[in-house]
Amino acid sequence: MHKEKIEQIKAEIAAAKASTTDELEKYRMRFISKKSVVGELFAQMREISHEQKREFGQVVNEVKQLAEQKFQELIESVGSGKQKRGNGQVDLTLPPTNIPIGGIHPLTATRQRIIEIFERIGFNLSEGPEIEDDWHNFTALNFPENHPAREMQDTFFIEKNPDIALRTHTSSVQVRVMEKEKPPIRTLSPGRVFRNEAISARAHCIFHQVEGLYVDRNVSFADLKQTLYHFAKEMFGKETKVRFRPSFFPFTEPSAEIDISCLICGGKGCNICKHSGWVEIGGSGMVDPNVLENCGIDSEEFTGFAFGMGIERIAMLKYQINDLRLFTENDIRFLQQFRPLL
Ligand code: 2NL
Repeated sequence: MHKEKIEQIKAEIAAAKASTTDELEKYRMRFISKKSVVGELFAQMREISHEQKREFGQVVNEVKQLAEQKFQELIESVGSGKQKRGNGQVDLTLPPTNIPIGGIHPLTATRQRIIEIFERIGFNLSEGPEIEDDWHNFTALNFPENHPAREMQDTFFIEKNPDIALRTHTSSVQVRVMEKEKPPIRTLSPGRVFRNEAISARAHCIFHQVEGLYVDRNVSFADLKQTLYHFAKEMFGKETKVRFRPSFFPFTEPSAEIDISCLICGGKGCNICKHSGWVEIGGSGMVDPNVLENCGIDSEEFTGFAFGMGIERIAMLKYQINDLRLFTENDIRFLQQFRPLL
């Protein structure tokens, strides 16, 4: 009775192989689970006469033992030892091995968000070298010969005469874009910049900047203001107010610092904004006609605006980080706070 069937199952068990967990699972489904062929044999017990039950039961139990013994062997061979428990049995209800998932560094997340906002209003991305010549980092940008930024204390020089230095801003990238391309130019230049400064909670010798540049016919200060209004509301929330304070940069005229209403107190005054209600997020201005001419753009025909922001500064405001050094120390207790929720 069922003899051939049982012999066939035994042969199948003996021949079974598994080199992956998938194959192991297939084996389990076929020979171990309730609905397996072995399970079916047990089900058949109910339909069998009393006299035959003893003998049949013995045979079926033998098959079951063979199936389980083989299963253990296959588990060993697949090497899924981790799921094994003390009694040598596999607990398939255990959760899978925890795969640690990293998070996006807050500086990366901030940069990505800034890029996204400007890409949606027609800015492209530009990149350039971190090691620059004097022309692209200073001279083309209208820095006078004796400007303090050109001093050894402020800039990391690699060579002198001719001067080669680590770029101090990503404006150098935009000079390269203007030299190469004709207006209309709408470009965003994020990147690493270097200044010879002592490291503290508020300053680092390596940090990140994003600069924007728009050059075309009839680009006005109104365009500059509206673009940065839009950015501030997208980045910090639609209640955010923006204020422009007159300033000076060698490469823009007129120039303005960009302030936003304090995110923490909403403008009422707190520690973060030093009770002024405003925090600075960057600088901006109309591109100086000299800079356009230096880059081969006719300043009679074209005008432009530009702005620059520190990515660390934006991230600190957004995530309420109070020490710049946290970005580079890679302390796991800091980084883990930016992990996605599992
Ligand atoms: C700041 C100020 C600024 C620019 C960057 C720029 C670039 C070109 C021409 C003119 Cl090619 N200007 N960039 C303009 C004004 C301010 O950055 O506080 N950055 C962190």
